[in-house]
Amino acid sequence: MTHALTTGGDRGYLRIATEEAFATREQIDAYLRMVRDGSADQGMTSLWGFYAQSPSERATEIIERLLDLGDRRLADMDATGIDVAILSLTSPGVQPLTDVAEATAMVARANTYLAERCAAHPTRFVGMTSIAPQDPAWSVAEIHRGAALGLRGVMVNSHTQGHYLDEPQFDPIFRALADTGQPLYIHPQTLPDAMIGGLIEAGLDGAIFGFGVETGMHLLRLITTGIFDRYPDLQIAVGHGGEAIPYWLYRMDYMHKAGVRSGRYAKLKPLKKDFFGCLRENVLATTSGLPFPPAIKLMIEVMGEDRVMYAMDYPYEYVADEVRAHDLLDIPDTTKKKLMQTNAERVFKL
Ligand code: 1DF
Ligand code: MN
Repeated sequence: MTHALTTGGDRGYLRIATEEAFATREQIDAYLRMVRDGSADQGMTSLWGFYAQSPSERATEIIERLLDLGDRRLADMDATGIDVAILSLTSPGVQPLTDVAEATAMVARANTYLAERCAAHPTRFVGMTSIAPQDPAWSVAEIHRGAALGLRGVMVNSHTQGHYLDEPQFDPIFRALADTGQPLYIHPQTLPDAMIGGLIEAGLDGAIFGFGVETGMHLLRLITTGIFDRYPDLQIAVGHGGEAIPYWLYRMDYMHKAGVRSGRYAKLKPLKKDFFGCLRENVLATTSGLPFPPAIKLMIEVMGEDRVMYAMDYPYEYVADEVRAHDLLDIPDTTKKKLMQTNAERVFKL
């Protein structure tokens, strides 16, 4: 151990963790019902069939921690020097629920509960609004209600039953983000059956790899279909090192331009803002699950020091030495303060 972890800014910055999960009991019960009655798809069965039923220490500890928005979580934050947690309903939220009325009622209750817990601990907890993209018009109203309750930012767990946010029925959600001046956070979820082939059999469908591939694709779909040309001020955050996109940005930008020039896809139109411009003006990346200095430094170099934010990914990763790895990054102090504190303050208007 190199140094003690305490809250309060003893290292020159507060630590604001931006991708921190909670769950409600009824949400986990709904997942379990879907796993048991066979209506869950392969990815849900693999992920929530595990967390909601496994007697392993990993699963049982994570469920207990997810369900706590009080003393236990605060003690865990204190023990790892986390000043502020930006909380969101764990993945996949209510997005796999096929009964739209059940989904909207459940996520509304979760948002109300989250807002209450944030009000009870206003210096420690900040919450994001979760939505049910199955019902875009309802989600628009919920984005406004969440903002009025003091929630900051909107969480979407990637695809909704195989549908992606670039599809036209979801446009009102982007209008509501623009009207309320909030960022969108696209968090991974399990892959739709159409995409999961080859992954489960090798244990690669979850956070290890599948999550990143699918969520990275989601952001890329939004870029290639021109979301940032339509909403030039929109800010979209993704976790896990920007789901690897900063790493292969050159290739994506090169091949996108080559594809557009040659007219290969009728749908692919030239963008006002190329991939580099999007990543440097509209995309935010967090370090959830990636307390890995080469990756963090690459993100900062590619996207700029104003666009990378710390995240722990509690409770899926709750490792004190990962916090220390951030503290010990060999980057300028001013850059580190942006990473750990002030970028999140700006993005979430804290
Ligand atoms: C896992 C990881 C699950 C993350 C998550 O939500 C999640 C996991 C259900 O390890 O199974 O949010 N994560 O973001 O890396
Ligand atoms: Mn996460």
